[in-house]
Amino acid sequence: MAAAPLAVFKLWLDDYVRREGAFEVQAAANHAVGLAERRLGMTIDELDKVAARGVASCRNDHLEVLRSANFSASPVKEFSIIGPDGRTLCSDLGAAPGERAVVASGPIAGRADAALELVQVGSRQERFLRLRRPTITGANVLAALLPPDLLLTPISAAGGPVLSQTQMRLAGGAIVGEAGPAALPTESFVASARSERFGLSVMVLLPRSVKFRQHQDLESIGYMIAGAMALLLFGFAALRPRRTRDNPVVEIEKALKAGEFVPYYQPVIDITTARIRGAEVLMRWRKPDGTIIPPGHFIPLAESSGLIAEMMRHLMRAVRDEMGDAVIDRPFLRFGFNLSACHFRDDSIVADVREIFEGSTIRLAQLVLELTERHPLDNLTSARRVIAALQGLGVKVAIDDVGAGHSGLSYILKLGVDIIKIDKIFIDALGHDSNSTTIIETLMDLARNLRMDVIAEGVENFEQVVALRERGIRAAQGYVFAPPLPGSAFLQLIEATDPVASVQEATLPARRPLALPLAPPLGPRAA
Ligand code: G
Ligand code: G
Ligand code: MN
Repeated sequence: MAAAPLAVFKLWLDDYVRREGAFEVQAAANHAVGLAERRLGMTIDELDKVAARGVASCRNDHLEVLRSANFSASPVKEFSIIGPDGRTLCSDLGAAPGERAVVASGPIAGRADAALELVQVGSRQERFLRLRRPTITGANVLAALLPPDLLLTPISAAGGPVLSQTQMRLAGGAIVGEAGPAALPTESFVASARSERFGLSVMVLLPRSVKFRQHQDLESIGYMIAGAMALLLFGFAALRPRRTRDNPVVEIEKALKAGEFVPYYQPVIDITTARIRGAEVLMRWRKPDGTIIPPGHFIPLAESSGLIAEMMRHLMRAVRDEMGDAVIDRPFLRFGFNLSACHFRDDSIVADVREIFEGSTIRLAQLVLELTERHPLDNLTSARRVIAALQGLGVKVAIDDVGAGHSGLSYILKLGVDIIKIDKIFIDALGHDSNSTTIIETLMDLARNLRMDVIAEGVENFEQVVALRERGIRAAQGYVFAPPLPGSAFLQLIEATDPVASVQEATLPARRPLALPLAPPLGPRAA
């Protein structure tokens, strides 16, 4: 895949050079034919003028006309008079010119009287083009000799040396002349053009290597860009899967640094007063695109990788900062955090909690740390010590998911916790299943005797609320009241149901001014 940009660039460059090369040789061929037609046209006009002035012999005054014609018609080497036998009688340069052998001859379109010839001149057999037309008066012929070089002026687009080869032929195929490097390149761009009027054709060849050399800068820049793209693609291909698929731990670490783990709050309701007593804090991974990922997808990995400790510290600080103001006027609110088994191995959680909340508006007595029964603890003794240390700070400790795990009543009896949270399994069975009902009643008795609070979890309808209240349970959470809410929504909920003004009138005469507009008071709160 990384080679793709290179291959694509190579194809593009090949195609670009091919198109440019083809265009260039065609233009050169057209240019050569155009030049030849103009110069041959001028020359035949000049011959016509000379003929019109009655020039027909080697007489001195006739030669004088030929000389002045040669002066004005620049591409012409000489004007001459040819006898009926084909021998050159004289030229504007003087009498008795050398031998001229006709190699080939062709007609001129629209001029039945005239012709274009290829002749060899002198001992060096130099090749010339010769235009001829009859004189008006006699049997002699007027002729003009043109060096083919003048018709084959090679052009170089870049202004450097001429690298293309140009070849001119008469209609019959005889070579009139060649220009440019002599050696024929094996691989070339080729184009040809024809002059219908004079029966001439021009072929231009340009070695492919020349064109590619001209684009070396472009080529090396292109290869650099394509190489960089290939590297980028390679980087994406090689690194991305490692980060997202092979190493999700790195993803979690990055998300932690970016502050993507945020607290959600599920209200805990006092079902005897319908007031909010606090919330269970549930972690959510809020991705930059707004996606919310539930804890089931990342908590197990966070726990096994050891990242959970730092994540919990981050979560606690977030709750402290987010809820700090609301708590000033509502000191009864409690916030529960879900701890992992690893938190109960040593007392670092004790130091963390103290460091994070000491001196904040959230008192340590407002914290509930939940220990789930779902996963077994590896060391009950150290867990007991950590729990006692937390309680020493005034923090409450709860056993979570009671009934869902395998510990039976042993955790409740051995760990000395403050709160038991009854699992949704029992709440669902309440009223339908007599065993569940019995277990709940047993738990209630136990809680009363051990002076523990009870919270019912996963309460989804009002029959369950009524059934729980009948059995003396005061606190409950569940979808019937509210799902886990983002911080802003939870703040709005407590402001709407527990406006600060009511607390103000009833209990606290002087307090700091509030930034929030005051909602109408609901009347004094029950003590
Ligand atoms: O919030 P949700 O509704 O999906 O919670 C699913 C489970 O994820 C909870 O029962 C709890 O065990 C776990 N969980 C949620 N938040 C936290 C957290 O902050 N820390 C730990 N360790 N577990 C959490
Ligand atoms: O830590 P714990 O397992 O107790 O976390 C509570 C879990 O139960 C969270 O995943 C929360 O989203 C979920 N939950 C809270 N209330 C309800 C409810 O009424 N019904 C159901 N099915 N799940 C709930
Ligand atoms: Mn919980």
